[in-house]
Amino acid sequence: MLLSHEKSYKDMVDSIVNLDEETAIELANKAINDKMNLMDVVEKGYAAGIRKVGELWEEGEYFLPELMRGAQIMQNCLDLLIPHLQEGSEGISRGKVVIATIEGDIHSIGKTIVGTMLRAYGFTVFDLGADIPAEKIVDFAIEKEVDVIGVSALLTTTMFGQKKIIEILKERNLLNRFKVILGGAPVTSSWVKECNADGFAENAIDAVKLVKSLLNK
Ligand code: B12
Repeated sequence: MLLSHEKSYKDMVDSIVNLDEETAIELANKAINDKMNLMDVVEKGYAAGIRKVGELWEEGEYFLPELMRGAQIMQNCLDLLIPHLQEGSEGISRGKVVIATIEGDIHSIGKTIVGTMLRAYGFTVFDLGADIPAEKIVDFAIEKEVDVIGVSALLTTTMFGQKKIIEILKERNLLNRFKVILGGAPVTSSWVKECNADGFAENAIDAVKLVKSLLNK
């Protein structure tokens, strides 16, 4: 059983790397029907696939249109999988989280997965989307009285926007009011320390653990 799952994950990775949308969609539908663990499907299958596409792009094997196509196929698969991940998430909220990708950065896939996963674990999640100014994220957090602010950045140039969130909170004397968590491929624990944020997570499963522990849930 487990071995066959490993084969499915590999097929999903390959479908993204080969930009084979038909197979990618077929495998996503099959995973839903077979009641596979869909978070593993997302992380070990499709997310691993798009990261591999990124590596090929970095190596000069793939060009930007291929990267964009891979991301589009991944997004289409997520659109199929996400409603099933959210099933059963109704009920009492464990806390409120606002999540966004910072201004200047359009990478949205990882942020969406984290938001979806938190929702699936009973948190109320407001996903503001990508390319969102720091001020807007903070204003929203205040308005909705959230517990956690999650900020994604995939570019080394946009990471500074994550720090800006903390600076705005400091200026407004609100640092103790929210927990701020960071994420995205370039984010490290030393960056989190430098920003004075409350934590970071390398994937959506760890993001849930992090939020749970920060809110003592
Ligand atoms: C897909 C992709 C794109 C897609 C994005 C589509 C979309 N709608 O998101 C497209 C093609 C549009 C794109 C564009 C660009 N990209 Co791009 N892209 C990628 C790629 C290959 C994968 C990103 C991804 O989706 N990964 C899969 C998800 C699941 O993983 P993830 O994002 O890391 O998220 C996980 C964790 O980080 C964490 N997490 C994420 N967010 C958060 C938030 C919180 C709060 C928490 C707790 C956790 C968390 O959990 C997530 C789930 O596991 C990366 C390579 C890479 N290795 O990251 C390059 C990469 C990020 N891109 C890069 C670049 C340079 C660009 C462009 C500038 C290219 C160009 N010349 O135009 C533009 C950027 C435009 C802009 N202004 O933003 C570089 C960045 C280099 C750098 N160091 O700054 C990378 C690293 C590629 C590379 N190796 O050079 N890209």
